[in-house]
Amino acid sequence: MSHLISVAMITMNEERAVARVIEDIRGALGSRPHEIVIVDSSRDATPTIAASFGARVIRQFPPQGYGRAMARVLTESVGDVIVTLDCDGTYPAPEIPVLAEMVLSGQYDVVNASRLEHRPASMPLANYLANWLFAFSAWLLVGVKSTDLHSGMRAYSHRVIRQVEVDPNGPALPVDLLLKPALQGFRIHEVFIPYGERIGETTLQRWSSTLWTFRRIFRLAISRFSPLSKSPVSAD
Ligand SMILES: Nc1nc2c(ncn2[C@@H]2O[C@H](COP(=O)(O)OP(=O)(O)O)[C@@H](O)[C@H]2O)c(=O)[nH]1
Ligand SMILES: [Mg+2]
Repeated sequence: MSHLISVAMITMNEERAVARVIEDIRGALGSRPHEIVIVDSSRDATPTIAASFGARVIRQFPPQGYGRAMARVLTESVGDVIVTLDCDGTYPAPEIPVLAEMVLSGQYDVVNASRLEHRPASMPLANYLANWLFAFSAWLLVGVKSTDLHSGMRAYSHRVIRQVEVDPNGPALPVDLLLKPALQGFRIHEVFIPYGERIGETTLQRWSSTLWTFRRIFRLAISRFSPLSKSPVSAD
């Protein structure tokens, strides 16, 4: 039986990138059964372009933030595996079937595509150092080894999305989406990918994202020691 792959993206004003990103996804997946699901909060032509290229577009307007958009697109996706990426040309579409297969084969429940084997030329030094500090803190406090808590490119099994509850309010949701499945005993794996130059402007708000990253890590660190929590596992 052929599995369905959902490619899930959230978009805010990505009209310069969206057509190319969707074409790259289709090129990478070829004849494999797939759906492209987008939660869109744009003021520009992004949703019209995305729909004309065959994506299923769900409007979330006015924008409710990265977390709420990402939580919505994950629950709307019906595939056996759900692969996320930003709609800005930074993540390598050819990796989508590779990541998806690692989950579909039953080997892993979440595959995290880390951008941080080396510092990508497209990532400012401050962001690179912050990402290492986040990763170190998560290892120290939560017991999960990862090099990139903020990657937007991941493959999740449908089961993980159904069973893991995350807090969609506030930035830095990718932190919960990686650490929570690990704490619940799901099998996490990490691979390195190249990270390209963005088309258009970033929406990242550095300070609130940093604050929320630590907030999420500390919350999980505390929950580890509550009597009901399970023992943590490491990404390998
Ligand atoms: N629907 C929706 N998408 C968003 C929102 N904020 C950011 N995005 C999208 O989320 C993805 C990641 O944001 P991006 O600006 O690339 O952040 P960066 O990768 O950290 O620089 C992009 O595809 C954005 O268009 C939002 O509030 N709503
Ligand atoms: Mg991006």
